Amino acid sequence: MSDPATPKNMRPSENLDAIVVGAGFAGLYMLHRLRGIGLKAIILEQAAGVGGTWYWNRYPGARCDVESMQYSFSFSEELQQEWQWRERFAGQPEILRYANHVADRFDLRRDIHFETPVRAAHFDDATGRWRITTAGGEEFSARYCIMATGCLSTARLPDIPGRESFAGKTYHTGHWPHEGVDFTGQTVGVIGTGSSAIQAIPVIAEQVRQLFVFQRTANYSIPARNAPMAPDYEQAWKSAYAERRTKARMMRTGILYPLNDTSALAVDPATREREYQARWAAGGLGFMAAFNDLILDRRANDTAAEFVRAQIRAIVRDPKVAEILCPKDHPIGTKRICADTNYFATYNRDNVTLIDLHATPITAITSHGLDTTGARFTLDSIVFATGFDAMTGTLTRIDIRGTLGARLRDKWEAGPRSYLGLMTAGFPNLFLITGPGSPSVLSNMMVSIEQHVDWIADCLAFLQREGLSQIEPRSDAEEAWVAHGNEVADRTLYPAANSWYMGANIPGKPRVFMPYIGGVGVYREICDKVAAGGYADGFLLSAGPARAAAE
Ligand code: FAD
Ligand code: N01
Repeated sequence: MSDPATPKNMRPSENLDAIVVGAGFAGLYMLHRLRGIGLKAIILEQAAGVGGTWYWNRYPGARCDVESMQYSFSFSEELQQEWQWRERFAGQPEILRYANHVADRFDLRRDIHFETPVRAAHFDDATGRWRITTAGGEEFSARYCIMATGCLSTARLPDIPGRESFAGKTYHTGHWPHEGVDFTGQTVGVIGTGSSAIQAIPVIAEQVRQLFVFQRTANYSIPARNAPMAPDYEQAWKSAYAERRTKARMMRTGILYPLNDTSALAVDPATREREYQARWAAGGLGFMAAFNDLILDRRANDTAAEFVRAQIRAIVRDPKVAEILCPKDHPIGTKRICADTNYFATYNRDNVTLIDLHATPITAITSHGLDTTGARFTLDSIVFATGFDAMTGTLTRIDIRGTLGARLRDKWEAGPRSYLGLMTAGFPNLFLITGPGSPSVLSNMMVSIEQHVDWIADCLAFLQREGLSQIEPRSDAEEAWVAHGNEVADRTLYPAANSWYMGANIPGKPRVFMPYIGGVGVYREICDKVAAGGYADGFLLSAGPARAAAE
């Protein structure tokens, strides 16, 4: 394809069809697929390496919560057969090695520009191309812009007064130093008890002199039961990979685990207890598949929540501490459930103290540590395990402008609006991988990433075949999709929690349930149907201004 308008600062060699932003798993696979359909594409990535989440989140204890045999790519049979995971749930270093292996194996690095943060992406109405500007002032132009920028890629520091005044060291789990941190002999404070903290706390506790955990909201966590990969388990997966992956793609969460298609309220308490015990013993996210209505019916949910609270009370020796650790203010599963190794037992250690911020809120960070209404804590280091501006934060930090200069951040001011979570009206040829409005963060992200990348690649191949070059959702289709997403979410217990799914962790962020809860399998069928119908259902297709002018 020729480039009708070459921006001044554009690299002369870059005559591009597509620009992908982000070199996490989504960006890597997208580049591979774009090459496969004959498009010239590059990735712009702000980090110095590939891996996205697994490049940034190097905190102690970081590992996946979906089993590695499933939290991995399925697009290459050779890759999935040859790669050997060492643990049931791989740790961050192993997952990062895997991302690097994928980049090398498919020769992706030559088209990745590292240390290249994207600041702006503007659609040029006259040429039908996207102009991408980087922090270094470079400009690139391409017909298609694909945001593989991640849903959990903008770390968030809370606005606690005095944060800058702390004289010790501060860390965010999502920006962990590459060289690691030695906490030996230190008094450390961890703020937050989400998934990151729940993984990090047991490991940090083993190193420090004294650990203070500052908890605002107690969280549900299921033991991961992580272990070295059992060779027969690995073999069972590898000998049936194709069939198992196909099944997983049609599951509600994209994860293959035994689903018990019974209501928790339809069985007697002893049967219920046995089911929960078995799943607690098996470990991992399959706990929430114990019954089919845990996320739909509050009374059913209460039975699972109470079971987990009973486990916490059994593990934690001090009943007062156990009670503070028992989540009571949101239904189980309405925040991404955590998978841990020794989390609750860590509070039995002499060097670990839990601070209940509901009883004694933080008032300030000071030069020496942290003050609550109850006490003054002198700390050497503070670990912020305070999460992310999820799903929209990374996108709205980029100055994205569509037709007639309309800004994405204005359009999404009251909450994200998309069609199928893949595109947004008024922004032609802009694709979002695992964007808001798709199952995304509610799923095994590898399954959702592969589904979106394949859908986008197939769509671009279709446009090429048909002599078209522009695609954009119709506003009415987008309206209907947003309404459908809200309606499905309202049938569940999810909106009951102050979760980052709802934007509730960011002051001022609109309270909207962002991912699509209809289920990975159902969603895939909807997307496939739209593709099979030539994208006529909900999309506007055209030859685009540049193509029209050239012809
Ligand atoms: P990311 O991996 O976030 O990659 C996005 C990339 O875009 C990053 O490299 C970032 O630097 C880059 N980028 C962003 N903005 C710009 C910009 N303006 N300019 C240039 N580059 C930019 N999901 C699961 O399904 N299972 C799990 O077990 C699991 N564990 C997780 C553990 C942690 C600690 C976290 C934080 C998330 C976890 N997730 C998990 C979700 C995880 O984010 C996804 O599984 C997956 O790694 C996302 O891949 P991605 O490529 O879409 O995004
Ligand atoms: O972030 P979070 P995360 N004062 O937002 C607290 C994925 N992930 O990085 O709940 C005091 O969940 C906040 O308290 P509250 C996974 O999808 C997966 O842990 O707002 N506390 C909360 O406790 C996950 O859901 C894995 O009251 C403050 C914590 O900080 C997502 O990433 C591992 C505060 C933030 O929890 C995000 O997880 C890690 C304040 N001012 C991450 N502000 C796996 O296991 C915030 N908090 C695969």
